[in-house]
Amino acid sequence: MSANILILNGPNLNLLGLREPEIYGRRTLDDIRALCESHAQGLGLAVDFRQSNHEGELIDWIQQAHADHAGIVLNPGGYTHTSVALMDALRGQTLPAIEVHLSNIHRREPFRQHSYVAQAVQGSICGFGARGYLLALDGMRALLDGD
Ligand code: CA2
Repeated sequence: MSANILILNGPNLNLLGLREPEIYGRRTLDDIRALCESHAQGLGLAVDFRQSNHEGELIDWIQQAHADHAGIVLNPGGYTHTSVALMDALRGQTLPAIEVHLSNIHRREPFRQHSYVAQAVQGSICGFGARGYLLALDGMRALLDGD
């Protein structure tokens, strides 16, 4: 059976493709879900792709992930820059985790240049648009292979 990767998307990512295409691209979150599913299949992985606007729901999903998942890929949205609680939830579990951002957060406003989540994950990818999710799945495959 394929290892199942939990892909979490935080607040406002459900609006992708509808506004600010110059920053986040024209793809909707459903488009990104389809890209992830297809790419994961080629890597021998399955994906469980979710979005929530609620910090507590994201934390619950992270806490429960060990039951059914082999790793976590997450774009925490704005919580990246504010949430000690998300960082703690990631630190409190043992699955490999990778942070993804569509935009290059280091080239944006100063408040976006710090990530709490970065301190609790194996690696971070930003600035490659939707392709970043696929790069994260490649990274997850390598981590699971001990590569
Ligand atoms: O670059 C990323 O992926 C972000 O995680 C996206 C977040 C932002 O707060 C982070 O700093 C970087 C924003 C999520 C999407 O927000 C939208 C707002 C309006 C229209 C479309 C998307």
